[in-house]
Amino acid sequence: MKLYDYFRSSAAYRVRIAIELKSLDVERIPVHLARGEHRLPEYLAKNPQGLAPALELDDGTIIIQSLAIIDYLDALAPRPLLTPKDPLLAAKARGVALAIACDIHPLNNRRVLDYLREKLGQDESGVDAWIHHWALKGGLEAVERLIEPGPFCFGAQPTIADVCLVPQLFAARRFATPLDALPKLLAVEAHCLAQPAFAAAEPSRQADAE
Ligand SMILES: N[C@@H](CCC(=O)N[C@@H](CS)C(=O)NCC(=O)O)C(=O)O
Repeated sequence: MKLYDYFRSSAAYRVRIAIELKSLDVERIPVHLARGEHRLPEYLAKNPQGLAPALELDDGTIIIQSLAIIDYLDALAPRPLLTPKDPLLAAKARGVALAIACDIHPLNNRRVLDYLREKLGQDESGVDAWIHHWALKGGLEAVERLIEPGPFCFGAQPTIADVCLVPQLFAARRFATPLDALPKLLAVEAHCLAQPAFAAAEPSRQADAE
Protein backbone atom coordinates (compact mmCIF):
# COMPACT_ATOMS: atom_id res chain seq x y z
CA MET A 1 0.00 0.00 0.00
CA LYS A 2 1.05 3.62 -0.58
CA LEU A 3 -0.04 6.67 1.40
CA TYR A 4 -0.15 10.00 -0.42
CA ASP A 5 0.99 12.11 2.46
CA TYR A 6 2.25 15.56 3.46
CA PHE A 7 4.13 15.96 6.71
CA ARG A 8 2.09 18.98 7.84
CA SER A 9 -1.33 17.68 6.75
CA SER A 10 -3.34 16.96 9.88
CA ALA A 11 -5.68 14.63 7.96
CA ALA A 12 -2.68 12.62 6.70
CA TYR A 13 -1.21 12.70 10.24
CA ARG A 14 -4.36 10.87 11.45
CA VAL A 15 -3.71 8.06 8.98
CA ARG A 16 -0.01 7.92 9.87
CA ILE A 17 -0.93 7.40 13.53
CA ALA A 18 -3.29 4.54 12.59
CA ILE A 19 -0.59 2.96 10.40
CA GLU A 20 1.97 3.17 13.21
CA LEU A 21 -0.45 1.85 15.87
CA LYS A 22 -1.18 -1.13 13.65
CA SER A 23 2.48 -1.59 12.59
CA LEU A 24 1.53 -1.69 8.91
CA ASP A 25 4.06 -1.53 6.10
CA VAL A 26 2.89 1.39 3.96
CA GLU A 27 5.06 3.36 1.52
CA ARG A 28 4.77 7.16 1.93
CA ILE A 29 4.55 9.32 -1.19
CA PRO A 30 4.87 13.02 -0.32
CA VAL A 31 2.46 15.42 -2.04
CA HIS A 32 3.80 18.93 -1.44
CA LEU A 33 0.65 20.94 -0.67
CA ALA A 34 2.46 24.27 -0.29
CA ARG A 35 3.82 23.85 -3.85
CA GLY A 36 0.38 22.86 -5.15
CA GLU A 37 1.30 19.28 -6.07
CA HIS A 38 -2.21 18.20 -4.97
CA ARG A 39 -3.66 20.18 -7.88
CA LEU A 40 -1.50 18.55 -10.57
CA PRO A 41 -3.34 16.30 -13.06
CA GLU A 42 -1.34 13.23 -11.94
CA TYR A 43 -2.62 13.60 -8.38
CA LEU A 44 -6.15 14.62 -9.38
CA ALA A 45 -6.30 11.41 -11.42
CA LYS A 46 -5.83 9.54 -8.16
CA ASN A 47 -7.88 11.78 -5.85
CA PRO A 48 -10.29 14.03 -7.76
CA GLN A 49 -10.87 16.01 -4.54
CA GLY A 50 -7.23 17.14 -4.68
CA LEU A 51 -6.70 16.64 -0.96
CA ALA A 52 -4.21 14.66 1.12
CA PRO A 53 -4.28 11.90 2.23
CA ALA A 54 -5.17 9.11 -0.20
CA LEU A 55 -4.35 5.44 0.20
CA GLU A 56 -3.44 3.37 -2.85
CA LEU A 57 -3.88 -0.38 -2.53
CA ASP A 58 -1.51 -2.82 -4.24
CA ASP A 59 -4.01 -3.31 -7.11
CA GLY A 60 -4.15 0.46 -7.73
CA THR A 61 -7.50 1.06 -5.98
CA ILE A 62 -7.58 4.46 -4.26
CA ILE A 63 -9.32 5.17 -0.97
CA ILE A 64 -9.85 8.84 -0.07
CA GLN A 65 -10.85 10.59 3.19
CA SER A 66 -8.80 9.93 6.31
CA LEU A 67 -11.65 8.44 8.35
CA ALA A 68 -12.64 6.07 5.53
CA ILE A 69 -8.99 5.04 5.20
CA ILE A 70 -8.75 4.42 8.96
CA ASP A 71 -11.98 2.37 8.89
CA TYR A 72 -10.47 0.30 6.08
CA LEU A 73 -7.26 -0.22 8.08
CA ASP A 74 -9.34 -1.15 11.15
CA ALA A 75 -11.03 -3.90 9.12
CA LEU A 76 -7.72 -5.04 7.62
CA ALA A 77 -5.68 -4.99 10.84
CA PRO A 78 -8.00 -4.88 13.86
CA ARG A 79 -5.26 -4.59 16.50
CA PRO A 80 -5.77 -2.09 17.98
CA LEU A 81 -9.34 -1.43 16.89
CA LEU A 82 -9.68 2.34 16.61
CA THR A 83 -13.47 2.26 16.51
CA PRO A 84 -14.09 0.08 19.57
CA LYS A 85 -16.50 -2.89 19.53
CA ASP A 86 -18.57 -1.50 22.41
CA PRO A 87 -21.38 0.46 20.68
CA LEU A 88 -21.54 3.29 23.22
CA LEU A 89 -17.77 3.75 23.35
CA ALA A 90 -17.65 3.60 19.56
CA ALA A 91 -20.33 6.28 19.26
CA LYS A 92 -18.61 8.57 21.76
CA ALA A 93 -15.20 8.19 20.10
CA ARG A 94 -16.65 8.67 16.63
CA GLY A 95 -18.64 11.71 17.81
CA VAL A 96 -15.42 13.44 18.87
CA ALA A 97 -13.59 12.30 15.72
CA LEU A 98 -16.37 13.73 13.55
CA ALA A 99 -16.53 16.98 15.56
CA ILE A 100 -12.85 17.44 14.71
CA ALA A 101 -12.79 16.08 11.15
CA CYS A 102 -16.09 17.57 9.93
CA ASP A 103 -16.65 20.69 12.03
CA ILE A 104 -13.23 22.02 13.07
CA HIS A 105 -10.63 20.94 10.50
CA PRO A 106 -12.39 22.05 7.27
CA LEU A 107 -12.70 25.67 8.42
CA ASN A 108 -8.94 25.95 8.87
CA ASN A 109 -7.98 24.16 5.69
CA ARG A 110 -5.47 25.62 3.22
CA ARG A 111 -7.99 26.25 0.43
CA VAL A 112 -10.39 28.02 2.83
CA LEU A 113 -7.61 30.24 4.21
CA ASP A 114 -6.37 31.00 0.67
CA TYR A 115 -9.92 32.02 -0.27
CA LEU A 116 -10.12 34.37 2.72
CA ARG A 117 -6.82 35.99 1.68
CA GLU A 118 -7.16 36.03 -2.08
CA LYS A 119 -10.90 36.46 -2.73
CA LEU A 120 -12.14 38.15 0.43
CA GLY A 121 -9.08 40.38 0.92
CA GLN A 122 -8.37 39.36 4.52
CA ASP A 123 -4.93 40.19 5.92
CA GLU A 124 -3.07 37.78 8.23
CA SER A 125 -4.71 39.21 11.37
CA GLY A 126 -8.16 38.61 9.85
CA VAL A 127 -7.16 35.07 8.87
CA ASP A 128 -5.77 34.40 12.38
CA ALA A 129 -8.98 35.68 13.97
CA TRP A 130 -10.98 33.28 11.75
CA ILE A 131 -8.71 30.34 12.58
CA HIS A 132 -8.75 30.92 16.35
CA HIS A 133 -12.51 31.50 16.46
CA TRP A 134 -13.49 28.35 14.56
CA ALA A 135 -10.86 26.16 16.22
CA LEU A 136 -12.09 27.03 19.70
CA LYS A 137 -15.75 28.12 19.71
CA GLY A 138 -17.99 25.09 19.52
CA GLY A 139 -14.81 23.29 18.43
CA LEU A 140 -11.96 22.28 20.75
CA GLU A 141 -13.74 23.92 23.70
CA ALA A 142 -16.64 21.51 23.14
CA VAL A 143 -14.29 18.55 22.68
CA GLU A 144 -12.69 19.47 26.04
CA ARG A 145 -16.08 18.91 27.67
CA LEU A 146 -16.87 15.74 25.74
CA ILE A 147 -13.85 13.55 26.37
CA GLU A 148 -13.58 11.19 29.35
CA PRO A 149 -9.80 10.81 29.76
CA GLY A 150 -8.51 7.62 31.11
CA PRO A 151 -5.72 8.55 30.00
CA PHE A 152 -6.69 8.47 26.27
CA CYS A 153 -9.82 10.41 25.21
CA PHE A 154 -12.10 7.52 26.16
CA GLY A 155 -10.35 5.09 28.47
CA ALA A 156 -7.16 3.12 28.51
CA GLN A 157 -6.87 2.40 24.78
CA PRO A 158 -6.40 4.83 21.88
CA THR A 159 -9.41 5.32 19.63
CA ILE A 160 -10.29 7.28 16.52
CA ALA A 161 -10.88 10.27 18.86
CA ASP A 162 -7.20 10.37 19.90
CA VAL A 163 -6.12 9.79 16.31
CA CYS A 164 -8.02 12.96 15.30
CA LEU A 165 -7.28 15.04 18.41
CA VAL A 166 -3.46 14.95 18.34
CA PRO A 167 -3.14 16.26 14.74
CA GLN A 168 -5.78 18.94 15.38
CA LEU A 169 -3.81 20.26 18.36
CA PHE A 170 -0.68 20.25 16.17
CA ALA A 171 -2.60 22.35 13.61
CA ALA A 172 -3.90 24.67 16.33
CA ARG A 173 -0.35 25.34 17.54
CA ARG A 174 0.87 25.99 14.00
CA PHE A 175 -1.58 28.87 13.91
CA ALA A 176 -0.74 30.02 17.48
CA THR A 177 -4.22 29.19 18.77
CA PRO A 178 -4.37 29.74 22.56
CA LEU A 179 -4.84 26.33 24.18
CA ASP A 180 -4.50 27.20 27.90
CA ALA A 181 -8.22 26.67 28.59
CA LEU A 182 -8.06 23.06 27.37
CA PRO A 183 -6.21 21.16 30.15
CA LYS A 184 -7.91 17.81 29.52
CA LEU A 185 -7.05 17.88 25.83
CA LEU A 186 -3.43 18.84 26.59
CA ALA A 187 -3.11 15.98 29.10
CA VAL A 188 -4.47 13.46 26.59
CA GLU A 189 -2.14 14.85 23.92
CA ALA A 190 0.89 14.50 26.24
CA HIS A 191 -0.08 10.91 27.01
CA CYS A 192 -0.52 10.08 23.32
CA LEU A 193 2.76 11.66 22.25
CA ALA A 194 4.58 9.60 24.87
CA GLN A 195 3.53 6.48 22.92
CA PRO A 196 6.03 5.43 20.21
CA ALA A 197 3.33 5.05 17.52
CA PHE A 198 1.99 8.59 17.97
CA ALA A 199 5.53 9.98 18.20
CA ALA A 200 6.61 8.23 14.99
CA ALA A 201 3.73 9.88 13.12
CA GLU A 202 4.64 13.42 14.22
CA PRO A 203 5.20 15.86 11.34
CA SER A 204 8.78 16.67 12.37
CA ARG A 205 9.70 12.96 12.14
CA GLN A 206 8.58 12.55 8.50
CA ALA A 207 11.04 12.24 5.61
CA ASP A 208 9.49 15.26 3.83
CA ALA A 209 9.57 17.48 6.96
CA GLU A 210 10.97 20.98 6.36
N1 LIG B 1 -11.88 15.38 5.09
C1 LIG B 1 -10.61 15.13 4.45
C2 LIG B 1 -9.76 16.36 4.57
C3 LIG B 1 -8.54 16.29 3.69
C4 LIG B 1 -7.86 17.65 3.64
O1 LIG B 1 -8.53 18.69 3.68
N2 LIG B 1 -6.53 17.65 3.54
C5 LIG B 1 -5.82 18.90 3.51
C6 LIG B 1 -4.53 18.79 4.28
S1 LIG B 1 -4.85 18.57 6.00
C7 LIG B 1 -5.51 19.28 2.08
O2 LIG B 1 -5.20 18.44 1.28
N3 LIG B 1 -5.60 20.58 1.79
C8 LIG B 1 -5.29 21.09 0.50
C9 LIG B 1 -6.07 22.34 0.21
O3 LIG B 1 -6.87 22.77 1.03
O4 LIG B 1 -5.84 22.88 -0.87
C10 LIG B 1 -9.93 13.94 5.12
O5 LIG B 1 -10.22 13.68 6.28
O6 LIG B 1 -9.12 13.25 4.47
